[in-house]
Amino acid sequence: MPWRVESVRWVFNFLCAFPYASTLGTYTQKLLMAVDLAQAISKQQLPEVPSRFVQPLHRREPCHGHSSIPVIDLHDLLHQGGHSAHIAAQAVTKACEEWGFFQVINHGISTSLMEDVRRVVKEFLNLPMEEKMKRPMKFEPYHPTGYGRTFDISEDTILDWVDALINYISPPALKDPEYWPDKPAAYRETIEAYGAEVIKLEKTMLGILSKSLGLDFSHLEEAFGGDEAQVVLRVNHYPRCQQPDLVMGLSPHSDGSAITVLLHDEVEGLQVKKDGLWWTVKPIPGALIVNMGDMMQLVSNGRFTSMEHRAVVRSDTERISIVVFYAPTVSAFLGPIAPKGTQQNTAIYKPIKYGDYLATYMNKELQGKDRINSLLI
Ligand SMILES: O=C(O)CCC(=O)C(=O)O
Repeated sequence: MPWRVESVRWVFNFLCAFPYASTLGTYTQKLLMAVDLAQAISKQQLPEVPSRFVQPLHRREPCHGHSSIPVIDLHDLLHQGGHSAHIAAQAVTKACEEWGFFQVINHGISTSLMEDVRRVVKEFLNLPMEEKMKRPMKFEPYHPTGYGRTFDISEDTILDWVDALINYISPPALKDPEYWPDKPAAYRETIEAYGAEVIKLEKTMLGILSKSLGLDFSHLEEAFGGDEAQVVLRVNHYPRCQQPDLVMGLSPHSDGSAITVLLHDEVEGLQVKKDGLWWTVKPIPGALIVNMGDMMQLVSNGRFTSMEHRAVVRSDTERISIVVFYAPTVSAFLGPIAPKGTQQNTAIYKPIKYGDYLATYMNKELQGKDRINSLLI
């Protein structure tokens, strides 16, 4: 590491440590992290990105162009019922089979709420680093929470160019309110309100997909633990990067969740891998991006696909994505589910307790679809 960076790090850590050394008892972690975050590095405007962020060539697969992931209008499904609702439900099912990724419009979440969410998140990210670091990422095997970095497994880990803010929305036992920012003042209330709306949408999607699998509407919701399902907000902050082609915003992965809803800021950066090629998703203003997580691929015995995706970064602008993962409770024991009245005799995946899946997921570098593939029989 060049001496200039090292001395900036030392001075920064020294100055930052005192004001909040006593908060939350995670002093050591803050010392390690403050200037290592992507935002802090981005601000230094170094001529070259630090080597820990540089991806080897084989992990920088080129992108092919723009993709046309399906766009589904949910208006009739949410408000109309009848034949047109059925058509929309079929479109959701087909998108989950073919892509595992789609955008939804008329999804029932108001534009003003989405704008409020973007605003409070941006206000948080614009706070001085010492304010944000009052809640440094707390690492527990299943439940990282707070602000900082995830998937920083060892000194050899190649880091992604992203800072994260993670807050548990549900169940109450996992919320850890002291890790929710109290600045800006509207953060908690806004995220709670948005979280409640996204949960409704995610449950609707689960209901549709349950029916498509020949199950009762509430089957998957219950299988994932009902009110004990884990709903987690993850803010991804991808600051501007002077050498965007050398780094990855978020390495290729499929989500460990059941279903994920992403609120974007209209900046391109999300890419999906279809038939071996990377494609950039063009975010539609007002739309939300929905994708299947590994648990849907598992319970549907591979019928729904948790598509591999990644995030790239840019030199001209930062990017922010606000993601809500809906995941099973850790005690849920999950495997391919046979449709009602039938027997599954061709399961291609082994069943697993979700807590065990998550423990492996959170404690390894992101690497494509290796987690779900490890359950293949
Ligand atoms: O920021 C994005 O577009 C992708 C986010 C993502 O894949 C994740 O948070 O798991």
